[in-house]
Amino acid sequence: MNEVYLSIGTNIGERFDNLKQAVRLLTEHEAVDIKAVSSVYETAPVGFVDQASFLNIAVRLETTLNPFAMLSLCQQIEQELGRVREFRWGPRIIDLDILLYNHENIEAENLIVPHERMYERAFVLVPLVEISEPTNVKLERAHEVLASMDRQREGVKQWKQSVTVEEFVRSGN
Ligand code: A4P
Ligand code: MG
Repeated sequence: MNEVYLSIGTNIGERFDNLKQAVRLLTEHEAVDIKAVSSVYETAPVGFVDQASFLNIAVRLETTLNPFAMLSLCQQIEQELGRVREFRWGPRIIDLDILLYNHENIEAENLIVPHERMYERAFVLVPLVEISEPTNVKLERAHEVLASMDRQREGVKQWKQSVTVEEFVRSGN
């Protein structure tokens, strides 16, 4: 079984609902078993700063899918949620990124793991470290980098406390 960490973010529409739907679609896939969902964090936009704040979570899951099939599933879920609000052009309402796939290093044209920018970003590291299992060596660096970051200054605030996967998918807004 392969251990995968995902980062999921949204800053358009019903943000919490977008996260819930993404997690629900993951749980519905027969080859995916979600082990943990982090707290929800409200985070200041990084990169293009002139946009609404994000909600971000991290997810830990086990899967028999290979990394490329996992990427396809993430993109399928992005499309499915995008299609619900097809009238809306511009930025996507949901972004699913693969942070880690076991302890593998992947450098393909369409997939880079560990995610290229994960160690620079508090909005990725704070939820990731919250649900991390100590078994993955790639997480040691995440812990180290995060220890030297000021969460307040990085604009990462807990927005909703973590619950079980079932409660997360069912919970109200
Ligand atoms: N790709 C390569 N490696 C991966 C990977 N490990 N996981 C490729 C997923 N995809 C990967 O992604 C573009 C291409 O990356 C894909 O075709 C895939 O083959 P995308 O999601 O379509 O486009 P994007 O969103 O512009 O790129 P990316 O890399 O997801 O954007 P970023 O850099 O993650 O930035 N601020 C806050 N506070 N919270 C956020 O969540 N997110 C972004 C998105 C910017 N600022 C943010 C947040
Ligand atoms: Mg992405």
